[in-house]
Amino acid sequence: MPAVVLVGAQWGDEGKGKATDLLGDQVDYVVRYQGGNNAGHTVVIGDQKYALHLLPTGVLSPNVIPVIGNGVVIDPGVLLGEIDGLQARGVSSERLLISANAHLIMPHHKAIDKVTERYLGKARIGTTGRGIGPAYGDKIYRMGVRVQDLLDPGILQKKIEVALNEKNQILTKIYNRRAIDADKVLEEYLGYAERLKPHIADTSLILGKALDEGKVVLLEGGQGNLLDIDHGTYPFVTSSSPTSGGACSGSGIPPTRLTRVIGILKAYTTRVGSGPFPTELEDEMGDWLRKTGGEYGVTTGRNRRCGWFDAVIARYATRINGVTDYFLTKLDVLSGLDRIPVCVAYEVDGVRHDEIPMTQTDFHHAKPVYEEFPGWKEDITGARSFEDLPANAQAYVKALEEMSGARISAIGVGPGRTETLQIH
Ligand code: 2SA
Ligand code: GDP
Ligand code: MG
Repeated sequence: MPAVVLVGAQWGDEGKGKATDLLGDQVDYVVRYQGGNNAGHTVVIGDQKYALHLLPTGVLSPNVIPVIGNGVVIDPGVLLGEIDGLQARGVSSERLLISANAHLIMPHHKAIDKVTERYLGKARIGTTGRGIGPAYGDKIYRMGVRVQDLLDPGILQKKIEVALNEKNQILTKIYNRRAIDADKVLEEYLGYAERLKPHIADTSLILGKALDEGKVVLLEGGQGNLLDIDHGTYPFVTSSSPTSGGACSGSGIPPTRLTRVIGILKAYTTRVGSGPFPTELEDEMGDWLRKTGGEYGVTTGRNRRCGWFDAVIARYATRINGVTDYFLTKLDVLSGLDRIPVCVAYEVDGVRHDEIPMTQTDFHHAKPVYEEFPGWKEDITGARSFEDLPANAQAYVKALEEMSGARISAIGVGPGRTETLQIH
């Protein structure tokens, strides 16, 4: 029975939170498989708005079991803060399962993330400063601290001491920062252990059994295709694998179990942080998209960079992730425009590219080749079927579908749960 993956098709913030929530009543488990509290997933239910960072969106659906998979990096203080914040609003996280194999973000990861960004100056990545890169770095370097280490104080102490022996040298000698006290960190993390213990589980085993029993598992990606450590715009990427391949390694669910890969695709493009962005609009039009679309970071509050839809990127996302169908979001934001340009290819030094150029140097120099589509003036937030959309909006969606190479099965016309059209 099915495991469904939901991935961001651009640079994140496509509306994955809303899309996951929409599927909430059809699934039994919602699993985060990568990233950490760099993510910001927004869900609007009636007049309530929730911004989730570490908790899977499924926490908002009482019949769903939310799971933090092994591929996630967890800042335990932030996780408990999020659990308490939701509890105060009447949302229980009691069902939450946390993989014993997930890695922990430690105080030195956050310190190093912030200080290295400062030292990079203009060349900075534009990270969220949450310690994500350094935590994944230590995981790969095999000196990470895992959730299961919280269950063994002796091991936890040793791991913290070994890590800080090295990291304090880096912080004090290279970056002129204060050393971090190992005893204090141990005390802090043992406190977290007490509260997190009941949630720690062998999540890969639980999910495998659930699939055997015919349960439906939704794997909720964070960030997006072009922020993938392997397939994104390296080095301007996050340090994990948001793509559908990462859903398997980050959850322990094998590829043969995946039955559907839903790509979330915004009707225009945004990016937060540094790096190439061919269709970026650094003018009033970009400001208009930011304001109209509310394009501000859910985690950091930063302005998101905005630009037109890029079909080359969408085609790339279809290929890398094996997208079976797309949820097209924020179509309502484009209402009122006379004409809507769509990037159909790039030009690099006079040569046309129909695919993402092989090298970052070329991608940095890629100039969009635009095709223009007529806009529509009507407010479409009340549309509930494809036929309710104005003819020009229908034509825009059809064109995007054709260029992206996968079926569009749902369209978002507003942030709310009901502001969606399903296409069968
Ligand atoms: P990091 O912190 O190491 O993961 O940063 C590396 C790059 O990844 C980008 N990144 C994101 N891009 C879009 N949305 C994200 N989540 C937040 C949101 C972002 C925010 O939902 O709005 O609040 O600023 C996210 N998380 C990481 C990041 O900008 C770097 O380019
Ligand atoms: P995520 O990281 O992919 O979950 O996306 P974010 O939550 O960071 O950003 C998406 C934003 O768009 C949120 O504020 C959502 O409430 C909002 N949103 C999602 N779908 C739609 C839509 O179809 N129309 C409009 N106007 N807003 C939407
Ligand atoms: Mg987001």
